[in-house]
Amino acid sequence: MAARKPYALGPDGWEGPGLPQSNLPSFMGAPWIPCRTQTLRDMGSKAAFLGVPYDQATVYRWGSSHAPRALRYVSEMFLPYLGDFDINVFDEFHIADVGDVPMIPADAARSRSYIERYVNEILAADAMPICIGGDHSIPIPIGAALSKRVTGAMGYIHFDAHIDCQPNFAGERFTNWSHVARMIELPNVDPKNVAIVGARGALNPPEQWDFVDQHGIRVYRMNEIEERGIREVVTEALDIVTLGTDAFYCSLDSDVVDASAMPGTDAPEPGGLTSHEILRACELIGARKPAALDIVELIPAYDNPAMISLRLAGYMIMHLLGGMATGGERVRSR
Ligand SMILES: [Mn+2]
Repeated sequence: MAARKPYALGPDGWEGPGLPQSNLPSFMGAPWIPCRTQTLRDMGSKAAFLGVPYDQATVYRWGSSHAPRALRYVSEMFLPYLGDFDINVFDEFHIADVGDVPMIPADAARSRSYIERYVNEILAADAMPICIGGDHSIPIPIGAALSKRVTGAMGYIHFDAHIDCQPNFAGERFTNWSHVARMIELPNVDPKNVAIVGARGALNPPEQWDFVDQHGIRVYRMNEIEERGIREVVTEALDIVTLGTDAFYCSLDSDVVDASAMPGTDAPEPGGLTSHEILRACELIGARKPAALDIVELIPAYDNPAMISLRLAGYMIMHLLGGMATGGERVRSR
């Protein structure tokens, strides 16, 4: 099994990690390494946890810049053995924690350029970046990084209560409401390879639905998911983003989950996916092998004291990795 917690070495010579809550946290206790292509290659890493603490582009509540650190704290106690799939995710992926992208307050363009550069380092190592926001503007530089590395067409799947198709906000093009509009401007993203899953609620204005209609983007609203079931809808949405594409990018807005299981988010929305449904969705996504992944809009300050939102976000990553390693089928016994 790959080493965890390469610190905590005391004079008594015992090299065990101690309690989960002891010492410096990293994602699942993975080794911290620099965000460099060669270092990731040397480690054989196939997935890298990257904090993207950027929350300067939100149209509502700030605080998601605290999520990477909080998710490290919560995930520290997760065992690398994922019993639902009978795999050890460290053995499968050699997960690294590559730290956080440095953010420059009040300099959005420079911050975005750093996000793109850091993500590119991971992609160049043929590893999947697991980007933890941050607000929902971060797919703009992440998508740009992936777009440049993909030789052919690229798909985009976006789980969210909100369709985020606002072309601009009072002229500003890089808000957390605008990433879908920016994504389809990339030269290798055709709107017919874009799918949005989980739309609902009172924060999707008519002009954004006009945008969806105009560009032919497929949106799966919650009522359709209720009628058809999560497996069928997510499978079809994944068909859309993989049809004729060389790679796809998956962006998970935490608010796609019902507010009861995901209070720690920018805009909690009732009427959403259950925790079980999002985990099943993540397994199906993983089975199709996304080239890049993000989870955004987690705000620890609004989570409940048991940190259920952050815990679910950690499990979403685990189940996605489980789907990736096994093709999406959980074990039934053992
Ligand atoms: Mn949202």
